[in-house]
Amino acid sequence: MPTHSSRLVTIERFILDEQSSAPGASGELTNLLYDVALAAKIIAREVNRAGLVDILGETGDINATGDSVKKLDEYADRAIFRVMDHTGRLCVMGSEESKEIIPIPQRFPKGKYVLLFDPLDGSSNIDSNASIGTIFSIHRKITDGADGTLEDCLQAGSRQVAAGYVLYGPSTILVYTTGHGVHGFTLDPSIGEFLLSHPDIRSPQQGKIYSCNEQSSCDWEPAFQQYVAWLKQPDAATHRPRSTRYIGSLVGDFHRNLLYGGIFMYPGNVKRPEGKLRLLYEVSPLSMICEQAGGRAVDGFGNRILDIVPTALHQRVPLVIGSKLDVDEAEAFIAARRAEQVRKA
Ligand code: AHM
Ligand code: MG
Repeated sequence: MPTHSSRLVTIERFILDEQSSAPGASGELTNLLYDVALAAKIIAREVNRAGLVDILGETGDINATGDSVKKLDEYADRAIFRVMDHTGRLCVMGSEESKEIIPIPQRFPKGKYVLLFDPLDGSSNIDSNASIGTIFSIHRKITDGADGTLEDCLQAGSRQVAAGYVLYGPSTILVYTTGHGVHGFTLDPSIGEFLLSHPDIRSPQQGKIYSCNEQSSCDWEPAFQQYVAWLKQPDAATHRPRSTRYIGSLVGDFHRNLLYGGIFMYPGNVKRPEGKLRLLYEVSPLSMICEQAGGRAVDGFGNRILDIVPTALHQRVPLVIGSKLDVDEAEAFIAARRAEQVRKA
């Protein structure tokens, strides 16, 4: 029998095989995931060209200025819309780039799925050639009528039927889950196919990495400050000190920690208690991936991310995500310090 490493499996073949093991599946989700893979290829091609455009003297859509970053965001947003709007698989979309929900144009048929996405996360990294990513989340329509509504978009993460991301790094990697494990595919640009490279990803239960933007730590609540200070103190029994790794590009930071083990934190601070990251477009889909790989994702206040019911499209939420034992440890440490502060007050 060939092993996974010797067998060439395209994403199409893999998704189809997954579908055939799901009784009663209509194939619509399968096709929707193909569409995501197509959009990923279109965006990857443009991301890979981004640094060359100025050298080659092209004008228009992309250049190497701050403006270009915005334009590549817009390009990715538009590419996803153009791949998705006419297929009859979706009833509504939502994008981090759009203030309101994105209806399916009236002339096209409507489907039973909702697609939420961050078209190009971490785009401030484009000019430095660091990794950036696309994040997506798929829900089933829950309201009556053909058109999707805001209510269809505002569902708890636990109701996602699929979620994933595309990381545009040295290679382009697509990672997704439909609730049956997490699988990763690497794009071979010479044949234009995503090939199975990371079957059934399991995140280590404990890691040596912590990731957060410590620049804002002076504005964090004291319990978080103390936790990060504690991570730096040597103690072999608790695997300290830990190493810090932070790109500032969520997909890249998340993907590294998923494979190597570790914890990523974006807590709230005095200026922005809800943190920076968006529940629907960034946090919920990554939390589904994380849990499916054996990790945990919480808000640092005793709530599992996937249980939070959103009340607004662009709602932000504090995030603590990563290896199970690391997140357990962080929660326990922070809760104990908070309790201590209450006692002292
Ligand atoms: P964006 O959606 O505007 O790209 O912002 C999200 C990004 C994430 O990729 C990353 O984790 C975070 O912002 C970094 O923020 P900071 O610069 O505050 O560390
Ligand atoms: Mg984003």
